[in-house]
Amino acid sequence: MFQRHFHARDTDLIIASHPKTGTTWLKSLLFAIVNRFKHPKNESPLLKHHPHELVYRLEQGVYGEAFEYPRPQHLNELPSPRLFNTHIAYISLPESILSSGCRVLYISRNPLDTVVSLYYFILDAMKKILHEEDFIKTSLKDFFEDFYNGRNTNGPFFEHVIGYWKASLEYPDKLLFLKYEDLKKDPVSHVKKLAEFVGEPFSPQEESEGVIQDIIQLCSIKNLKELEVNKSGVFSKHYDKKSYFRKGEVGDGAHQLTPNMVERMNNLMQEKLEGTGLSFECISQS
Ligand code: PAP
Repeated sequence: MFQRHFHARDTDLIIASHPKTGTTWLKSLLFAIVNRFKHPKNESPLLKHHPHELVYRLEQGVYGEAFEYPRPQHLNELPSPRLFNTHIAYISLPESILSSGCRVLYISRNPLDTVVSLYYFILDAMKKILHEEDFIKTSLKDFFEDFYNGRNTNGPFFEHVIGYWKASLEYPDKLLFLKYEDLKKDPVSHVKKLAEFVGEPFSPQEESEGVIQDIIQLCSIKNLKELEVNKSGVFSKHYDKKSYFRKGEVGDGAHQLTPNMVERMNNLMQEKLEGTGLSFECISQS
């Protein structure tokens, strides 16, 4: 449906990601950056709306019918730049996204933190929809094996990441490739990079007034997690709004998985990424 019917505008900004790699964070940062002249900082819509209500998911919110997910009333009446997100693989993107002037921002994350984050998210959703007597808890071990073997709703993790990585090398003006860990390490330069990429660079005056730091603070997990709008309520019978904000740390995955799982994933990562020029810090259980 989305692949066939979506017509991208040249001004559209599309966040692409494998689930649980920083989508919600990037949604809030991007929204705050492109709308910074519209609202005084203490009246940001991010204080009243979950990031997923401000940046719509194309294959579910906009075109999906499976369950209620935030959706715009009239796609064509959304003001430019329209902000969307998608979890689909690069090769499955609609032609219209590839051929138009719209820009794509891809966020990636190390596989250990991604798999653990996805596990807890899905566990929460399963608990919500199944009666207690029907709920059989999938172990992290089994979940890890599926992820490791590429059995994943949005396709194998590494193929997802590599597809967008290669496209970002080929079309650097079209596709910006980001890593969750880099954003954590140096948010200021990444927020600047994001603003430049979408054609809204910060002026020297904004920089001296601390606008970048304000955006980082507004979008920090510490801040968003404590907002009433993100603490309570549901998107559907599956998903609590709060389940999009868990720990938000780098390295949590390695602490929750066994040394053997960590080693196998790190080896698989080296094998898959070899020759691509892409790497994620090999996180061990120190
Ligand atoms: P999605 O793809 O389903 O939208 P996504 O937002 O990518 O989910 O992933 C959620 C992860 O991002 C959670 O990580 P964790 O399970 O390891 O804790 C969540 O805590 C983290 N996250 C959400 N918001 C932020 C934020 N503002 N800053 C940093 N991390 C965040």
